[in-house]
This record gives sequence, structure tokens and C-alpha cells, in this order.
Amino acid sequence: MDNRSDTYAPLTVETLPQRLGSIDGARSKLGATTENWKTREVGDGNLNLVFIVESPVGSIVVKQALPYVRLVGDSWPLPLKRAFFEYHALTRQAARDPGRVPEIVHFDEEQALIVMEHLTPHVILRNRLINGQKTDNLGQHLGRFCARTLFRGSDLHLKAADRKRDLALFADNVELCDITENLVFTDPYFEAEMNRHTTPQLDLLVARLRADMSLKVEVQHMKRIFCSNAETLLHGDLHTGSVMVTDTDVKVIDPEFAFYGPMGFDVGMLISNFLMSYYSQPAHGDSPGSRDAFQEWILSQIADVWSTFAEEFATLWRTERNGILYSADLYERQNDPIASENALNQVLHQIWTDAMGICGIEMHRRILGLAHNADFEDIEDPDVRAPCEARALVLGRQLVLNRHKIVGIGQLFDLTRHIHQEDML
Ligand code: SR1
Ligand code: MG
Repeated sequence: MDNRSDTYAPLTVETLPQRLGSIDGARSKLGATTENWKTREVGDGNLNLVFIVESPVGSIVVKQALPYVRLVGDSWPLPLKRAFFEYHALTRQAARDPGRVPEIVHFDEEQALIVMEHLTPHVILRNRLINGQKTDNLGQHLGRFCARTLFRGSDLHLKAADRKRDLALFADNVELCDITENLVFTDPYFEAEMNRHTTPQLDLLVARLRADMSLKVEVQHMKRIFCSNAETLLHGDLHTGSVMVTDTDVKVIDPEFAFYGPMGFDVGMLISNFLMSYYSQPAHGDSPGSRDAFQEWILSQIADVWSTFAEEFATLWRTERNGILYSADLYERQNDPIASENALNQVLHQIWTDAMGICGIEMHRRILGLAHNADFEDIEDPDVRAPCEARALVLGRQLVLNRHKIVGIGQLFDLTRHIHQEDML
């Protein structure tokens, strides 16, 4: 499906009940009396329409792709087929980590819409972090989600033919990959047209970053890995705006950027968004120091993401390594489990190193590129915002350049805390 469909029409609050009223899934959740359906558009993301539809008996979410980038407008066309990739990614994630993604009620490829479970009373994690609110076991759920989806989508686990079929299917998600290739890995490092940053406060630092040849070479090494290391089905956009939470529950949403790429990508993007939240916290607190404890909680969640990821990945390595890679014929069945554990540790080390590189690049793009994040954007005073952003920019550079030398979470946190004490402007 492309943008030339004759029947596609964007939904509106007015047309939605009539257009979805005959869909069994919607009727089963809301009842058949469409006059009782109350619809509101709640999309605040960069790309799509999102509606919540409520009736006296239940509620659903309807997400519909627009034929352009919502953030920019119809001058930037974007294929409707991204809904197809989101649907297929959700079905795979649901099978690989049951209960962690919203249940799909109905998919309409022609209309590029997905009807899904209304997650309530969940809210976007990024907003909860801005408000200083915790969620139980957050890092554990997210680390487990990453391990299960990344391991089970790869040649470590899948039959080779299944993985190759999936690789071919998601290889067509060209335009969304193109967004990442340009907006994440290239545009932040030169004066690209759609870039913006806090000016003039960050100007000098930004100029220094854009003149830093070593940094740009390392970023391009990471881009090469992103484009060529098709090892597993990624979520592709796993930031804190793609997670919905309550005090105790965690769901992962919005995998429309799904594609086959390096395992470190999802893990690195997630850690990066936690670290940006960390640096933004002082500006969201009521008084100096009021968010100190919450900042430490954020770091503890990052530690949980990584330790749970590594533990779960190791468990899957030992119990579900049925794919073509690191065959047990070479290790366990030769009575050499130690070699298998060594191989596991080397794979985890590679994922960590890639994650550190992506983590740094994601910080740069959220501060220098087109798509910023609310953690920093909601800080109204640019003289307060810029020092927070500057710390993330400096950490980002260190992570990209030194990713091979940062051997563990402790070293990442030492660096993070050290930079937090400094004025980088
Ligand atoms: C034009 S889209 C910009 C960003 O929004 C999405 O959430 C992705 O993060 C993308 O990079
Ligand atoms: Mg999204």
C-alpha cells in the first residue's frame, strides 16, 4: 500500500463513529450504539492521528497514519504503510514478550489504522518522569522487553527462513528508516535546514561539536552499523515517549519505526532518554535539590534496564538458542559450556558498546535536530534549559568517542554524575 490509495480518508472526531461502527472489534469493546460513542483526538506525537473512543461500556484507541509528517505538515509526505509495519511489529512483540504491548482489536491496511486496547489509566512515561513520579519495576520490565524481543527476533532464536522472511518484510520500511538515518545520524552534525537549538546559549558548544572531526567519524561508524547490521527486529523508536505507565504497570507502544538493525539500538535509545530526563530534573523541581533523590532513582532504573536485559538475554541464550548462530553443536554438545558463556559475554559486550554510541547520538539529535523532547522543551527559560542540555551534549560526545572504553554501568554513572556537577557553557 502507498499514498495513492483511492479510498483512504483521515478520520475526524465527527466521522469516526460512523466509519468504525460496523467493525466487530470496535463494537465488542464499545457496544453497537454509535450515538453513545464519545471521540476525542489526543495525538501529540510527531506523525499520526490518535483518537480515544469511549462509550458507557468501554473504550478503545484508534491510531491512523497521515500521508505526511504531522510535525512538519504536508510538505513532507510519508507513506501510510507505516501502520502496516507497526501492526506487524506489535504482533511479534506480543508473542515475544506477552502482555507488554497493547492488544490489537482491528487492523485496516487500506485506511492505515490500528484499533487497539485503550491503556488506562496509563500515561506517557516521559511526562511521569518530568513530574517526578516513579513506577514500580520500570527498568526491569523494559530490560526484559528488550532482551525478549531482540533475542527472539534474531538468528540466535528464529529459524533462518523465518528471520529472512521477516527481514524482507521490514526492509520495506524505507521511509521511516530514512528519517532515522538523516534526523538521528546526520543532520545534528551540520547546519541542516530543519535543525534548531537553544540559541544563543548553546551556539559555541554546538559549533565545537559540528567541527569535531573525530566525533563525526565515530557517528558515521555507528550509522554504518545501524544501516548494515540487520541482526534483529528492533522497536526502532524506543524512547520514554514510546512507553506508557501507571504506578505499577509498563507498556511499550508505537513500533512504527520497526526494522532489522543492531541490538544495541533500542537499548541505547532507551538509556539515552532516561539520562536526558536525569539532566533535566533540576529544572522541573520546586526548589534546588528537590529532585536529587529522583535523579538517583532514574539512574537505578537504567541500572535495572541493563542488568535485567543482560540476565534475561543470558537465560534465553542458555535455553532458547535454537537459531543458526553459536550452535550448541560447537559448545554445549562438545561439553564446552565455558566457551558458550564466553561467546555470550562477548555478544553482550558488543551490544553494550553499540548502545553507548547510540545513547550519545540520541542525546545530540534531541537537542540539535528537528525532533526535540519535552524533558528539555518544557523548561521555558532558555537560561535554565541550556545548561541542562549542554551537559547532555557533552556526555553524548564522550559516549560516542569512548564507547569502547566505558566498560559498565558504574563507569557510565560516574561520567554522568561528574558532568552534572560541571557548568558546560
Ligand atoms: C519526523 S519524525 C521525528 C521523530 O519522531 C519520531 O518519534 C521519531 O523519534 C522520529 O525520529
Ligand atoms: Mg512514536
